[in-house]
Amino acid sequence: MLKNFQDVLAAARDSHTTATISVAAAQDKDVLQAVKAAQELGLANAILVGDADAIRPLMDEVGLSPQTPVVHEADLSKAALKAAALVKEGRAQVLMKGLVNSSDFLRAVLDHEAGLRTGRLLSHLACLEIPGQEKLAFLSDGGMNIAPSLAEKKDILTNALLAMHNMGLDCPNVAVLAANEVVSPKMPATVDAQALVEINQAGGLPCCTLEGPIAMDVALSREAAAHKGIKSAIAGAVDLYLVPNIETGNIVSKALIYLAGAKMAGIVLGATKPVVMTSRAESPQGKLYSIALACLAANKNESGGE
Ligand code: COD
Repeated sequence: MLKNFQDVLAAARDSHTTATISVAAAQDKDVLQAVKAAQELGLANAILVGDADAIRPLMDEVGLSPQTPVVHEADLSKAALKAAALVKEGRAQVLMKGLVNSSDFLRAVLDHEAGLRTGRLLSHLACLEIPGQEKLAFLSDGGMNIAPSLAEKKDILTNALLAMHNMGLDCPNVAVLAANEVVSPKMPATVDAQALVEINQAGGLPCCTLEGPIAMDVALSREAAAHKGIKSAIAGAVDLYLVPNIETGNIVSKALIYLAGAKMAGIVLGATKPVVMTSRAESPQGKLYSIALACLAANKNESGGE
């Protein structure tokens, strides 16, 4: 079981495979520090795509080998497309977001020519190490799908569960989050949650113990569940939180990072190759953890085939 990011780093190192990362808009010190740490750990090499005049001095500053290939493209969206194309051509096995905004980066991932589409829904999976918690928490989708339909929520769950299975979590506990446990048409998240429980009962999802609708207090605390008189097999032991929309996921993750000192890694699932997508404000350490998570995914080929 992966209890924390040290376990993720160790598992990625133990796989003894070195991936090449194609970095989109690599002119960012934190990204280059993460790439350097990944090289030193033997996890990955890199091709840096972006503004070469800005990248080279930063490489010197962080002590990244001058042998690391740099592909010049000053325009941010074009750099994202070029970085994706390198992965598509097989010159790199992992795509990583640098100093480009998430939407432009994701448009490159989805580009019909250069991109890494599979025909499956692509979704973002966040992995959080939260101080005081005994295991990693996974959350989806706070990074890509804005207001997922029921069918998209099923795909988001499938992507996350397959990835977690490949990380050694065989049958994760899943909370389909809502504001409370009562199903009401006035709160569509509760209706979808009930439908997802039925889909899972009918065998429509990869192995998991899924409950919903479930409020965050019950998901986090066995005592809260007992107090509210709710019978739950997963209260206080949730592995994966499915959020109803992107705002919820984004806000929860950022609150955990800034208020609780959580560390976060982020990857996009469902593409032909693993994709590292963290916030531009994420620390070099968070970016390194994301690379390690993506390398694990790459080695296990979990993100899906062509
Ligand atoms: N998976 C597979 N295909 C997709 C997906 C997906 N998740 N999203 C869109 N597509 C396909 C559509 O089927 C269509 O063929 C094409 O892409 C364009 O679809 P649009 O018009 O909905 O796409 P865009 O380009 O307007 O938006 C797609 C984004 C992923 C860029 C958009 O959804 C977005 O900006 N998401 C939020 C990113 C973000 O800001 N994250 C928060 C910060 S971390």
